[in-house]
Amino acid sequence: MSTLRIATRQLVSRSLVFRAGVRTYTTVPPKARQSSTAKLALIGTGVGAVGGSCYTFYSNWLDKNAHKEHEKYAPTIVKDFPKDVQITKRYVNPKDNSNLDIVLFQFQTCPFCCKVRAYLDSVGISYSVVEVDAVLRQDIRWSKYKKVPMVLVRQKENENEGFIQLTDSSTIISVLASYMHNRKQNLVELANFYPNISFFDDDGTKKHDIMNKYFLMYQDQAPKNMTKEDQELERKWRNWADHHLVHLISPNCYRTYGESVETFNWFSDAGEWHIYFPKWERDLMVYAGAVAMWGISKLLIKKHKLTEDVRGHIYNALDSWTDELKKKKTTFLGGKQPNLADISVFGILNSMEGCQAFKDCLENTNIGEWFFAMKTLTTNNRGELIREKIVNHQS
Ligand SMILES: N[C@@H](CCC(=O)N[C@@H](CS)C(=O)NCC(=O)O)C(=O)O
Repeated sequence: MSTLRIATRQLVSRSLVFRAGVRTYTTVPPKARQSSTAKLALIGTGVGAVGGSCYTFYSNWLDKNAHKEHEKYAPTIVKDFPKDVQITKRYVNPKDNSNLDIVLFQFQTCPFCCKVRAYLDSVGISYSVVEVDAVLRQDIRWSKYKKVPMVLVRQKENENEGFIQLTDSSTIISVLASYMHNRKQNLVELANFYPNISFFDDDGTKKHDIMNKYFLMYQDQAPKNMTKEDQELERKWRNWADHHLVHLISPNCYRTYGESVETFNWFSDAGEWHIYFPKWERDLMVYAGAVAMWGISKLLIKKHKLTEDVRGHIYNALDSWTDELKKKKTTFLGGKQPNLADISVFGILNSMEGCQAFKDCLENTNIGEWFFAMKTLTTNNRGELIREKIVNHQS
């Protein structure tokens, strides 16, 4: 999705430049235009050079601790809910006993966002949704972290203390699941067990991650029916979902131009783009997005060291997962109820449910039985959908 956003943003900015170009051409006579173009080029180069140097200086100044290894900082507290952020819908579950106020910033069909929703829905927690515009992203402009999913959460009894900003799908799930295990805990204290860290990898590149993100903070009170081995297995498959399965989604959903268009049409339906965008913008997103992602998926094949047989890779991955389920001899990896690995794998696959790739997976693997059991469970436990604001752009 990130690559798509960049590609779409370039496309949109190109279309703005084109429009600006048209306006200039129609109002300035040709001669004046030639000399003003040269002047503009000179000014542009000067401004670019000065701007570039300032930017480099500013970034170095901001990143003055970059030489330090293993920086570590706690999740951010957001005192007041950011202004002008539009909540588009809420899922309200009368049986929710979490005592939490949760706002999820998301793209509807992003696999990481689908994971977080799969968790919230399966546990039956109420939450509000901010559907972030993947191109302009105004609704997360207030945040330093620029990706989705992102959650603002507070305990209802501590509402004056502000919201904790949780980032990264697996961290969000681990913090919330640790809290749900024992709701007497203070959420800020819990979140502090998952600090953001930065470090340098072997190539000297600065990397960011979140500590403990696959660990639940049971504080010596692990669930009675969960052995240490069960916990390890859950961590192993959550890790696999984030580091292997998720990388197979784009290469499969955008495998050919036709499949890419089909995928974007499905995004449009699932993301209810007809509510948020006029037809010309939807068409632009579908066809431009399809071309861009078709190309990008070829790069992702190289990046993740896959072969052209991307279907083969995803079938193998799903076979490994169903083999593990077979060993357990239970409906879910977690037993009669899903654990967090079930939820992660389901969320990721759910993000491609409308694609040809998923139909092929249903035909060529045994994933269907487990997938539809997960789907029934999450749908039944989810709160009632309440729309907050519908601006209908149908045209
Ligand atoms: N590790 C993160 C990955 C999140 C992520 O990459 N989200 C994509 C959307 S699918 C995004 O927001 N990309 C925007 C960007 O990279 O600027 C997670 O698990 O939440």
